[in-house]
Amino acid sequence: MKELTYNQDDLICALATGWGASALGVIRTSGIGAIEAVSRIFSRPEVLNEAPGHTLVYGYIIDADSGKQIDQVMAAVFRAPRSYTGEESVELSCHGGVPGLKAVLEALNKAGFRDAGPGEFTMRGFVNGKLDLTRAEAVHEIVTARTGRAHDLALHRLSGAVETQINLVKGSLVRIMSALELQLDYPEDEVGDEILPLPEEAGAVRAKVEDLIATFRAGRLYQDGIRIVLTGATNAGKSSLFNLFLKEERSIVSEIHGTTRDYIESWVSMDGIPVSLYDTAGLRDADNPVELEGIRRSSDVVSAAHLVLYIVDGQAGAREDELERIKTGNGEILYIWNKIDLSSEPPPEGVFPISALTGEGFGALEDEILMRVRGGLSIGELSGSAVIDSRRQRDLLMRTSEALVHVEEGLSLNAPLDVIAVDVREALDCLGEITGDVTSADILDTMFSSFCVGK
Ligand SMILES: Nc1nc2c(ncn2[C@@H]2O[C@H](COP(=O)(O)OP(=O)(O)OP(=O)(O)O)[C@@H](O)[C@H]2O)c(=O)[nH]1
Ligand SMILES: [Mg+2]
Repeated sequence: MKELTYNQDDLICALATGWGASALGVIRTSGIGAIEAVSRIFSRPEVLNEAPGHTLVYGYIIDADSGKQIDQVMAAVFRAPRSYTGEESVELSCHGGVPGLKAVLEALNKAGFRDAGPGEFTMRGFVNGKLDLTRAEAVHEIVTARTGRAHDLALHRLSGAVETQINLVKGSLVRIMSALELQLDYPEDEVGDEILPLPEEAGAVRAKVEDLIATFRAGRLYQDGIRIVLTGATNAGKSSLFNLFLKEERSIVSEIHGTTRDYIESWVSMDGIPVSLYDTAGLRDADNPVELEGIRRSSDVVSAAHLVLYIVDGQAGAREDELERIKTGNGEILYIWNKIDLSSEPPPEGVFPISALTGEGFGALEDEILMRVRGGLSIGELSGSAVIDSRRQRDLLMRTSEALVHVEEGLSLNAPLDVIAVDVREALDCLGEITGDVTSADILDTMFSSFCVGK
């Protein structure tokens, strides 16, 4: 295995909380000798050095040269291996505020700590066997979750939901592998054919792998979210509907055609799915160059949408070209008939009736949107099960599944056992890479470098 870029022997430190004014700022340190090194800049060095693990010590961080007090802190002491990194560690709860935190970090640098790289604390935890890679990735996913549901799913992964599923699959494969090996080692009469695994056994394992792959879409939906764009003719009520989604008067609404000249983005949680919502410039034959540019930019946003809501002014009625669009239909566009409080005309077939002014039909519209973006996924099915959110894990599961197709074929066609064993080994290696049993330094470097510093 290649050397990791991060030197594991160094003492490291980093701010684990955000930079800015806050009541507390937590600085993490880790490494062999971390407690002693912190004690060199601590007002009560003996107390800190003798503190048992999982205790708090109150004191001041002091400038080693001048003896000047830098900040009043609570030092949380962790002794190896009972810490996040598995190493000796001190976590300093300082006062929040940029100058003070910078001064404490400088004092730590002078005491022998170097600044930690992105994800370095979690990487040490992984290297020291505190958590597997699926849990390490979950740490990142928890911190970057934008809605409660995304957070819950990531927390479930942190508690080992994915690891458990992978280990179950691995267990079944190991059984298949040992049966093959037994047959290879004692080929003649000693073991009968009946111990050979059946193609159906490999098929059952592959089905489990496929189930996990299928959860990836849900994982991404809740972590990345989707883009929904409102479009339609001027004055149709796009901005009114946009504001209704956000529950605030964010976009200007007026009876003047062409009020919105540019696109406006905001985000909203729809039943736990982070949605980037766009209000855009109304579509009409404009001659004003600024408005034309707004319409052009808005159409770019429309092309990048996961779902387009096309709003028709129900009071004015649908224009010819709109009726044509509605008739041709398109799965990614949801047509909405707005201003039903004024309109006497019923909407054309398949067009959703609402009033952005009174809110009538809005609940049903939200349900329709959720049904479309979730597709076949049901929330009931998702809760409690392991959901894959990492592209890395998904790609490895796909490789596992491909290898298992070969195993199944090999077993049903009575292929040479050593050939089948190679495919089983490939599947096992992929699974091992997911949890981190088999991992190259390059993969670790790439994975942890997407983390932020202090994790
Ligand atoms: N009665 C009624 N009026 C509405 C409804 N929705 C919007 N309006 C009114 O229609 C006018 C245009 O609404 P906007 O939300 O500004 O329309 P828009 O599509 O954003 O228009 P542009 O930005 O010009 O493209 C405003 O006077 C709104 O108050 C509705 O459901 N019922
Ligand atoms: Mg508008």
